[in-house]
Parts: sequence; C-alpha cells; structure tokens
Amino acid sequence: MDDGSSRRGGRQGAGAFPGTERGGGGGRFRPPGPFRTGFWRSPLRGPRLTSVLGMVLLPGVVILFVTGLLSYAAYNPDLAPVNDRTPDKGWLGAVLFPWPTDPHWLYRLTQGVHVTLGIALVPVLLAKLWSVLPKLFVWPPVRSPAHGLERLSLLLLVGGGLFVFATGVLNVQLEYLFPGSFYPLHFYGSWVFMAAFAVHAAIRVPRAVRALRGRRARTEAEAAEMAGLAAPAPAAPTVSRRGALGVVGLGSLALLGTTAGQSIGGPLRETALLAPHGRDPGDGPNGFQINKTAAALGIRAADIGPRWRLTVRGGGRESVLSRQDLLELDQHTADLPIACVEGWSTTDQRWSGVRLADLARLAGWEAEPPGVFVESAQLAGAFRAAALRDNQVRDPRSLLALRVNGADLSADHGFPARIIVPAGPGVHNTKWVTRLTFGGTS
Ligand SMILES: Nc1nc2c(c(=O)[nH]1)N[C@H]1C(S)=C(S)[C@@H](COP(=O)(O)O)O[C@H]1N2
Ligand SMILES: [Mo]
Repeated sequence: MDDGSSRRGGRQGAGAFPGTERGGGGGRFRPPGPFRTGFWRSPLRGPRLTSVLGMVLLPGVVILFVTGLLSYAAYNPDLAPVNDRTPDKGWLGAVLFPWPTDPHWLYRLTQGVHVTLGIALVPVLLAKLWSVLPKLFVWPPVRSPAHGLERLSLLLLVGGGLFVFATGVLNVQLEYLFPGSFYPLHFYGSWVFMAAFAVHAAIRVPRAVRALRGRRARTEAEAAEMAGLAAPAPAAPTVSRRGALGVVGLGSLALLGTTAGQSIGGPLRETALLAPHGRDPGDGPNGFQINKTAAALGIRAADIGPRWRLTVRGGGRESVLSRQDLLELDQHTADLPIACVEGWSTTDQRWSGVRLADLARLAGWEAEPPGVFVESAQLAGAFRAAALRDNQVRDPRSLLALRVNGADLSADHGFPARIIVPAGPGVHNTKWVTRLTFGGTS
C-alpha cells in the first residue's frame, strides 16, 4: 500500500546500475527527444502502477481470448466457405468444435461478455501502454541480438494489443469498415497478440507480484528493468497514483455502464448509449433490435411480395412453397433471442413457423437430417447465405419462422420467412430466406 517499493526500486536501479540507464551509452551522441533520460517525467510511472494495471489485464485478456475463440467456433466455419472468413487457418483451426444448441442463450452470454469486457478494458489497456511508454524509447534501440528479439516481442505485444482492440471496437461501432476482412484480421491478430502476451506474462507476472508486495527485485537486471519504468527526474505530482488508477477505473466503469445494457436488455437497453444501432427499436410485436433493414440490403418489395417462393431441396425431393403453403404445415413455437457478434442481443422473442427438421423431411431426409445451406433474396453481402450444422437442424426449436410475438414478421425482421436457431450467433438467423439445401453447401 505504501510508495516505498517503487521509490526503492527506482533508487536502486538508477544508483546501483548506472550503465543500464536509458540514454546512457557513451554520451557522444545525444539521442532525439523521447529517447533521452529525463524526457519522461511523470512521477506516476513505476513498477507499481504497471503491475496493478497488468494484473487487471491478465485475467481480462484471457477471458477475451477464450470467448473470442468460442465466438469463432460458434460460426461453424468448417461447414462451408460461406461461413468462413479465415480460409487459411491451418492448425489454428484445431480450436474448433461443434457448437451446441443448449442453453439457448449461450452465444448471448459468451459474445456479450467478449464485447462488453473488451470495450470496458480499453482504458486499462491505454493506461498500461502509457505506463510503459518510456520502454518503447530506449537508446540505442537495439543493443544485441537478444535485446533485438526482446524489442520485437514488445512490438508484437503493444502493436498486437492495439490492433485487436481497435479492430474489435471498430467492427462493433462501424460495421463494414473492413468488409469481409474483419474476421481474418481479428483472428490472426489475436493469435499474434496472445503469443506475445503469453511470453510477456510468463516473464512479468512474478515480477509484478513482487512489486505489488513491495519486495526487492531478484536480480540486478530485474531491478534495472523496473527502474526503467520510473522517471529518473520526476516532475511534481499533480495526482496521486491511486487517483490516476481511480480515473482509469471510472472510465472502465462508465464504458461498462453504457455498453452492457445492449446485451442484458429489458429496461437496461436504455442505458446502452454506445449501442451501435440506437436504443429505440420501436413498439409492437416486431419492436426489437434490427441489424440491417431490408432497404439497407437492397431487398425489393417484389422479392418478398406475393410472388416470393421458397425452394426446399437436397434429399432427392425438391419442393417450391408459397408462404401460404408454409402456414399450412405444422406450426411450432420457440422463445429465442437474437445475439449478434457485435455484442448486442434481444431478450427471448416468441417465434413461430415450421421446424427445420420437418422441412428436411420434405426434402427427402427421414431420420437424422444433415446440415442445411440457407440462401436469401439478398443478392450480395457477407450474410446473404449461411450454413447450419446438423445439430442445429435437428433441434426442435430451430424454425423457419413466419411470425414473431403473435404477428407476421416485419420486412426488416425477414418477412416472408427467416431462420431462427437456439444458442447461435445472429448471422445464422438468415432473413428473407428463398432456398434451403439440406446436406449441401451450395
Ligand atoms: N439475409 C440476411 N440475413 C441476415 C443478415 C443479413 O445481413 N442478411 N444479418 C444477420 C445478422 S448479422 C443478425 S445479427 C441478424 C439480426 O436479425 P434482426 O435484424 O432481425 O435483429 O440477422 C441475420 N440475418
Ligand atoms: Mo449480427
């Protein structure tokens, strides 16, 4: 709790090992601004600040990585080229597994945590980077091959961290900024970041624990490292370290408070000031979040009017059905949410329509239907089609929905017919469906 440790560390480093001081090294050449000892003057920097922030980031980043991989598995990227935005994943694809359909709110939880936590940790990440800024400006930049490697890993760590956080936040807030390429960028970026992060954590966690407990550094090199964090000639403090940590914490809490409502829903949706699609989805049975409207995706009235037809095929029998034909088949009801990769989700809505398993039977599959390839009236765009796994088709709650909350689907929610399946990401719930191919991927 006292400041002793960091001050002790600082004095020790600067006094006992002057040779390792930044900006030292002969003194013939004066390095440019930030590379100079004395350029960095904030008295807040030091092992203690860096360690506290690091210890918050450590579990946070691990949770982000795990929920991120879960999100990737939930897409069923192995099924069809259409689901997969990272075709060259190679052995990184070993993390994939068949995503379950229970509990029905599963993706709502995992992706809500992923996005909300990621956004809330942004101030902590920035503060952590600020606390180690002087380390980015050591002089000379590379002293030896080993030092060069260390610098490279630092670059991957800092650059990778900024990159995955930035691509994540931008994808949530300004979708289609990276059309088609967000998945590979974020996926490969996070593997690079996590590799650097794991190495960094393995080396630094023991030191951070010692710094937090106020213990002395173990080796001279370690003491010099830690001393490098604290300013050798600190300016007078304007806030205490605790005050600075408080500001970071409040920033995180503010982001948490203005984000979490979009996945928790109910009255809390009103608090989701940062929700990418606004807070008011309107009233009535269709009054819940819309991702892309029919107009935004170029769906024309004629595509979804009386001449709309659904083709069902793949098991040896092909049928073409009108909406009236579908309404005459057995109707079933399921209470399911929509949970988007952007982190927002709806509470359970009451959908009704025809079971996917029944449509598979219509296409010629008897027991144990396979997966299905779903296509829509949308002509272009990443989510005009999607592939669903066999467990999704077989789940009795999986529907080709015709109605929601007792009313016909609105055009924006996918009229005349849309997919709704439990536990999956929103992209699996294709709207304006025109063709179902069971057992096929195209
Ligand atoms: N044809 C089509 N279906 C689609 C999409 C799309 O872009 N085109 N977006 C998907 C995504 S990403 C989500 S989150 C859900 C959102 O459904 P909603 O707009 O009814 O809430 O629809 C899915 N179905
Ligand atoms: Mo989505």
